[in-house]
Amino acid sequence: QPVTDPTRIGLTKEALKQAFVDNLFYIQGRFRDVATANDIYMAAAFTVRDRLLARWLKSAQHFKESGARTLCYLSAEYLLGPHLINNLINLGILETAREAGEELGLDLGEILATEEEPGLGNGGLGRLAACFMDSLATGQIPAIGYGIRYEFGIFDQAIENGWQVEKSDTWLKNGNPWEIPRPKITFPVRYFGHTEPYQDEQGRLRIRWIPGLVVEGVAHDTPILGYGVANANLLRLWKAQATESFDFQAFSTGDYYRAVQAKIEAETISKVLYPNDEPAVGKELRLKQQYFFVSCSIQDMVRLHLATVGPLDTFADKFVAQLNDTHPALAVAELMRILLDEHGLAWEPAWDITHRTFAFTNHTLLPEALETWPIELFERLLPRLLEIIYEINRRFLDEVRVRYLADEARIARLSLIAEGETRRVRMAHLAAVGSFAINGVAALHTDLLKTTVMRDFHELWPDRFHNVTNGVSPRRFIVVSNRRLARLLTSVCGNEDWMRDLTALRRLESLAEDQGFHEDWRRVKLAAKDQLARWLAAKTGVRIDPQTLFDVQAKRIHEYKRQHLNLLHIVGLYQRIKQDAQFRPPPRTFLFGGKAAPSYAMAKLIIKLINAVAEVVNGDPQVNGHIRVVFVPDFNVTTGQLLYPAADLSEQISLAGKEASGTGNMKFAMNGALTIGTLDGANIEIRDAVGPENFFLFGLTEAEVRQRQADGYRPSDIYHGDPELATIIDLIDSGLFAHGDKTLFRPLTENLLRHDPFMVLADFRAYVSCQTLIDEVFQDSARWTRMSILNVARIGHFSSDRAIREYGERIWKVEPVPIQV
Ligand code: 26Y
Repeated sequence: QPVTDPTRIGLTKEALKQAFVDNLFYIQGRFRDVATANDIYMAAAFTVRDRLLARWLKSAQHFKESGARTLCYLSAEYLLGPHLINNLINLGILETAREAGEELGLDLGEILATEEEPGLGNGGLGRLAACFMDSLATGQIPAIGYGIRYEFGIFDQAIENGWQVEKSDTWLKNGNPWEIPRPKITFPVRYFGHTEPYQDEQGRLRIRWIPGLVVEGVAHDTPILGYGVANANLLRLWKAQATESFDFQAFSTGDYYRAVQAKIEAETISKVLYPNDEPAVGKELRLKQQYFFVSCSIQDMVRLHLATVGPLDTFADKFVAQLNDTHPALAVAELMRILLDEHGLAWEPAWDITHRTFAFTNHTLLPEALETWPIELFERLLPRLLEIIYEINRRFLDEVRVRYLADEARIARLSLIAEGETRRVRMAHLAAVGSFAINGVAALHTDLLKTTVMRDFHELWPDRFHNVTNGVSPRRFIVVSNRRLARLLTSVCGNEDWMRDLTALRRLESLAEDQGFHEDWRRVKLAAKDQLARWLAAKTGVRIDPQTLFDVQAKRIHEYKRQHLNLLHIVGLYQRIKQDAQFRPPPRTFLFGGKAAPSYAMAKLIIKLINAVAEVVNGDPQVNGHIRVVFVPDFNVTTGQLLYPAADLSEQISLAGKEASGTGNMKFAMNGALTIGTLDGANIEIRDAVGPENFFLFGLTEAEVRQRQADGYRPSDIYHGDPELATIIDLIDSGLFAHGDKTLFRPLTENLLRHDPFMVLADFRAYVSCQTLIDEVFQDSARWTRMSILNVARIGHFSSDRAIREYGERIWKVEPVPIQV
């Protein structure tokens, strides 16, 4: 039995040392004195992976034998972040590993820093999927995460001359020790071609899809271990490869070039993650990607079911599948196709199974982000799926007609097909019709879903709607990111139970006034700021002072998130500090981080403006002792782990009604940052939880936003009525931040003055006033510290463990299945 070999599974220091030495020799093929940093990382990673495998296989075997109900999370993105540190913590061997390293003359910190994070996601939605995988395993829920093994994940961001430059992310170039390729778990995925009817052996009419292209998906499995439990779940990502038979066809006609060409075409499908979040762009390759991973995943689920449980009529009892936004919505039609065409079920039983299988999460209200696909493209690429979607729609609209008689306008609004110049398939409608539950990701978001984008569906099926407010993993965002805070929290709580029950941090409340504890608290924050400062100096040469207020906005760059509102405040401060020798607010360091979609010109211009303002402010000795501005390049999970712990102030300043939830807001608050925020997304619930007196609120409410828009919002009126604001905008237009070029930032300022779709100017005054209050409170360090402690004490609700528990109980109806070590 290999699972008893102590070198493979032992958790003692001696076992870890022996395993590392073995792995360096037998896997990396290196003697210690010639080993590269990567060799050492790989040997360490394999040492840890060995220890996951026994737990993982045991979990899989037990789930199989017990026929446990299993959650399948379908997501086009998983923004995992580094594995090694997380697995060391979840195994409970971080300190042992550090000591083992020391005795071998190795620095664990350096080994950890060698890992290239798998950045298989854009932002919030992808990171949410990763937090959910962590919490599913920790909550002992049998689960499989299905997705795409992108060869190139989200681009690496470099800043050149103040502009964002995209570099390809080559995360696989040194090998990926965490994944296990499964060359025998492959499924064919069809594209193009046509369909034709035929009679099966029983004389029933069936449909056959004769494809024009067949691509194969190969499973690549990564174990996801829970914290402090032996449960490990499966993350199964599909890689595209050409089918042998397809190559062979071309070879046999002697067309070698075409065969190679076909191989390239097939493998392109899992090559690269699309780097834009909203707006949705209708690229053929993206639709190919979506169908690719959905088809492999559903085929895999059906195979697993047939191999373990048996008859397909119990499929929805064995599996429940969560659609992470509409990206996997084709799963509804694909399961129907498999049940109808491959297993010969009749429509009604097939639909019954399908409809009991899926649940759908919506992550956005922005109309431009809602996915629709031109019928023409659909018909060409996925002819059989379009037929099935038409039939789903026909039956659905018949049901609607019975309910609402001749309400043709409503029928058109509900249809899965948008009529118009080009007819399009509405993916959100497909997901909604095919699901037994639909949820939003924060209370406000769910309310708005019901009254705006999904209003007609809500009227039709009110009971299908749920709210599950997002959460984030306390392992990733406290234990991994902020060791010092974790240690302090453990000492206060007396044990580490808070790591899986974050509401245990309530105990901190009793220390909110304790002077001695205040000192500990501030020491932890200062150390994190110092660590960020040292990293930044080494990485970019920029110096920042840990004694200043760290004001951080880190998230994707988007107009609705309003990084430019933050900038207007900074330019205003710059101006006042220069003009008024009496005006000396507490010194602040403004830190920004975030990637812009490569095609989003305005977002890229905002990055340029941040860097341009930074250059002027930081280069001006009259002000640079008071304020400093830094754009931290390449915001990702790894750099986030440095930023969240170091923040004093968290900027959550989206226009009310636009940010579905936000999750950065939770990560910052968990690390003791105070929030300046609008009543948007989960900010509202965070404020309720931590107490309004511990949250800096400003700005229009969602209702006020609607009212102002209805009344005819005119940003230029605000400009003309606020001389300070006018000066700021004029200063940006003056060329001061562009070496005299008056036109560079015009697209931005003109947009603000003429349209200002996200009401930056409307909220400017309230924002600045709120920042002034913050300056005041920050100077009262006892008050600030108290507020910071209370934020952490009361943030427990925003753990992804709670979110997963809610999904599990209210939607998935899954139960924990503990695994014994
Ligand atoms: C269709 C394609 C272009 C696309 C790709 C990625 C569209 C959207 C996305 C990603 C969206 C996203 O990250 N949404 C965020 O989801 C978070 C988790 O629920 C929310 O906290 C956040 O408010 C929302 O913007």
